[in-house]
Amino acid sequence: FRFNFRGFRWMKTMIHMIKEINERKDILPNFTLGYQIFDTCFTVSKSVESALVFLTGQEENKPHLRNSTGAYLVAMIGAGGSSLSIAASRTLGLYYLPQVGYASTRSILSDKHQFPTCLRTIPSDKAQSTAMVKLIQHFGWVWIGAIAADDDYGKYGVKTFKEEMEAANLCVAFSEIIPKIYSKEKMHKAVNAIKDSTARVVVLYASDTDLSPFVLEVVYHNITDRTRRASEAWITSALIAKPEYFPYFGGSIGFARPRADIPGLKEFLYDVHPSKDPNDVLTIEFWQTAFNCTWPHSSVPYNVDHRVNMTGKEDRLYAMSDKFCTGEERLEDLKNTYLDVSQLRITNNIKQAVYFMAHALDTLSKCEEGYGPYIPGNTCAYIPDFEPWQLMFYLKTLKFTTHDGKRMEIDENGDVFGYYDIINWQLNDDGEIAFVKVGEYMFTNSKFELVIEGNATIFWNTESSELPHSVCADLCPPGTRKGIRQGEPICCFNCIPCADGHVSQEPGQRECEKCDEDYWSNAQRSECVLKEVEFLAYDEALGFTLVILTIFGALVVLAVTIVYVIYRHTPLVRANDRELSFLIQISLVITLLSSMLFIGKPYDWSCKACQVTLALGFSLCLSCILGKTISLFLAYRISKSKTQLTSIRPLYQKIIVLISVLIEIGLCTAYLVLEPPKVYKNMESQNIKIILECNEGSIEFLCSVFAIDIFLALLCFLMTFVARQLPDNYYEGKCITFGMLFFFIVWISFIPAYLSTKGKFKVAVEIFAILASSYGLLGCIFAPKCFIILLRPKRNTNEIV
Ligand code: TCR
Repeated sequence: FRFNFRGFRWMKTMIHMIKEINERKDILPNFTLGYQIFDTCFTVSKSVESALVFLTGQEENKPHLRNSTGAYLVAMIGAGGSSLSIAASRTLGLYYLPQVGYASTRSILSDKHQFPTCLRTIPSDKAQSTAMVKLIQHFGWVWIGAIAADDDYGKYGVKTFKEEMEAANLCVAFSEIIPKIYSKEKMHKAVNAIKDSTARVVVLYASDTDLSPFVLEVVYHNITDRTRRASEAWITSALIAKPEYFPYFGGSIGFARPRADIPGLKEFLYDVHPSKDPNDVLTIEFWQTAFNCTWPHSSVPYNVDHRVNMTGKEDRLYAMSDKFCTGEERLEDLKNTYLDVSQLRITNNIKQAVYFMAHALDTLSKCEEGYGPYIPGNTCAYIPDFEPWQLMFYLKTLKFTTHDGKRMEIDENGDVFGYYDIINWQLNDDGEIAFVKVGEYMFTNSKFELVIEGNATIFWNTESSELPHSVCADLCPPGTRKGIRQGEPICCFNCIPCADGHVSQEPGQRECEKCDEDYWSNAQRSECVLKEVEFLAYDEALGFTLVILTIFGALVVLAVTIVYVIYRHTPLVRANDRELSFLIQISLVITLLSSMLFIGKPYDWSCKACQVTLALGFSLCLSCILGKTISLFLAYRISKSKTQLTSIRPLYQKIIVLISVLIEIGLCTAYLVLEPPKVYKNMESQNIKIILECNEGSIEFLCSVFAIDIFLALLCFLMTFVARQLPDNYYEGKCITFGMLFFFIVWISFIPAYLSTKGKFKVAVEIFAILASSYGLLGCIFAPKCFIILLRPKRNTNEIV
């Protein structure tokens, strides 16, 4: 510690005030105040030391270490509870006086800076808390209540327990305190906490004496169906383990020090009688209380155990019983824990503590000069003249084997290794509570080992007699994740379903995981499933219908061709330029069949092929029609200029066709080479499906490819529209006008339809447009002619040409 200036000021103030008062004439005029200042260094030990110096008046604080009979007092066993041991140890530690505890479990006693000489034969509460948490985890509980006695053991025990719980990600539902001095309010608070909580498992950190009023309260409130997790201090206590409490406390499970047999102890316990030593007040008190009588000629008061008497009014602490003890009372008739040697657990700790001291003294006494442990000079210590620290030296490193073959050994903090029996309260055949050992807990080589011997043997006092289920919120099933509840412990949560495309496969997951690209969550959100691949397939109704329509169209075109071939000598066919007509028919077949390439699973090649064949088919078709139109147009111009009616030479028509088709081919090749269309997995538009579609590649190229077709169609339309006033029998012109109009209507309405559909319907719309326009052209151009050829052969004369 650094020098404390503030404390120095406080001290100076005190001195100043004392001086001031001494100088005043009105207060204490005839006396002078004095003072002695002790520096506590802000530590407990210094403060205790100061207090001793203050009390004894000895500046040099050397302990006396002799009792009234002159015997040498050099070590202490005990005290019992931690609060007591700590109080004693604060002073004993100053003189380095060894102290071996047998029931003091508070973890702070392991701190060798504060308690340098504290050793114990019982594991610290830290070990017990760890063990409790392990057990809680073993049974799958996560939501636990805690009740503590109002002393160091309870409060700090629950504190370490809470810390261990937190470290294991478990939650403490409530933590309440049993008052040491009965208070209705405080007791109710603790009992109500148990009653109102959803926690089915409650840890009770208290010694049996502190717990008993609470037990009565629990019985009074009739709280059953809770499992108690007992601390080591009460699980085997006869005070609590009464058959009448079994409905409430049966099935309790807790840790206990291993049971041991101590040979000869039973006989020694029976060998107790007040007459043996009239000065032994404790024995007299024992006798009086046990047999409810008063020992003659003794001043020892008769003691009513007031603690169990919870009426709240009874404060009759001491009273004389009117009956005198005869000395003939028989211990054998007594039903008392004193004589019960079946559960020697803490008792065994006491035995170990005594042996511990004895073994240490034994080794000390066997020291050989020159080989001793004390530096310098490897000197020895000798009984009876040795210092307490010299004994401590041996105690710290002592190891020995007990009579039943167990190793006794303490670690550098003075603690024994954690070993516990796991005890379960069951009812035996005699209707009494049996402490059944259901497992054990070991801490060796910094490894914990929890062994439960066959779960089936554990008795649970739940309604169903099955393992209680103590959770705040049930584990979230797969498909959901934990969602925190604001301001509540982590064990209380809501289960929130995973979002689309996210899954949680195991129960109790904190987060949902995102599915991989090609996967999507199933309906339960418990698994990622492959996304459905969507495209317009041949074998589905829509695809199939379209194929049928396509093939039908192609067959119709074929039929027209056959008709044309058969009637090739008739005037109508001849006048109509057979080659061009034939080319138109071929091109119609091409466009119709190109729609087949749109159907089925798209591949890179089919994506390329379908656009290009469609464009080429249309350009061939439209350029042929243009060829025809031009001759019509010229005919019209000639008729306007009143010259002779002639048609242009067929060669020019073919050149026009050739040029426009070549341009188209050129563009298509550039398109395919530079930025060809490709298959594209569309995942954005719909989450659960992958839509396989063709990506256009370059939209500019695609547009220009089809722009040529449009341009050709426009030319045809304009020419025939202008030439529509030709004489009646040039009705071919009108047919083409209609055909083109139909063509425009189809493709114009195609655009909004195409843009507003998704997935395979987009493709279907496109095919519909192709089919409609092809059928339209077929109908407008060839149907009237076939009608005349087949059904009105009489009109098939030169005149109509
Ligand atoms: N440690 C407690 C007191 C105690 C006790 C007991 C009292 C323990 N085990 C058994 C009576 C019976 C464990 C303490 O205060 O440290």
